[in-house]
Amino acid sequence: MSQRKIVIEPDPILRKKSKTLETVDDELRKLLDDMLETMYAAPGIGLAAVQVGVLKRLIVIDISKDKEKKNPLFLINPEIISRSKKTSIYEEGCLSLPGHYAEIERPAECQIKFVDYNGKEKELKADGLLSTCIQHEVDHLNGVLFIDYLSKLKRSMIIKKLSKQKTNTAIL
Ligand code: GNR
Ligand code: NI
Repeated sequence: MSQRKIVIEPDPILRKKSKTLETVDDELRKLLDDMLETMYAAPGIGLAAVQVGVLKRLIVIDISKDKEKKNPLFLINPEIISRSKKTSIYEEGCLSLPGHYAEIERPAECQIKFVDYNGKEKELKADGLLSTCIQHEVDHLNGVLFIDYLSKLKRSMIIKKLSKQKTNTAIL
């Protein structure tokens, strides 16, 4: 397994729509393993393939608190098939928006259909943090970031800060 570099906003790739996968093979599993290692190292609770520069509809998630008992979830071609009317608010962060956090309101529960690590079709009903995390990651696959739910002003301030940091690290 190897760690990959995480793409930071602003980067046009984060705005692109990821492509549906046709097959699950060892090469794809290698990518999923790398994504998981990258996510654990960050550390984060979720990661979409586009965040390591790959435009494929792939997500890894692990919301377990205990670092000893890992509980990785691999989602290939995830599709949200239902969302609750009830909403919940979580303080969200994103590995592609380091240092920025905001409270985001989303449907409290969602149900997804996906293909698992072994290429098998599955369904999952999620609530709480898992539901929020799944929705955050599926947004990534569609080129959407959590800052898109904020006001134009807040969003542009965050993007401005991040682009200045990029210029600085490019010079230093
Ligand atoms: O690590 C992460 N934490 C988090 C917290 C609240 C809601 C969503 C997330 S996902 C984020 C990692 C990330 O950027 N995934 O795309
Ligand atoms: Ni994110």
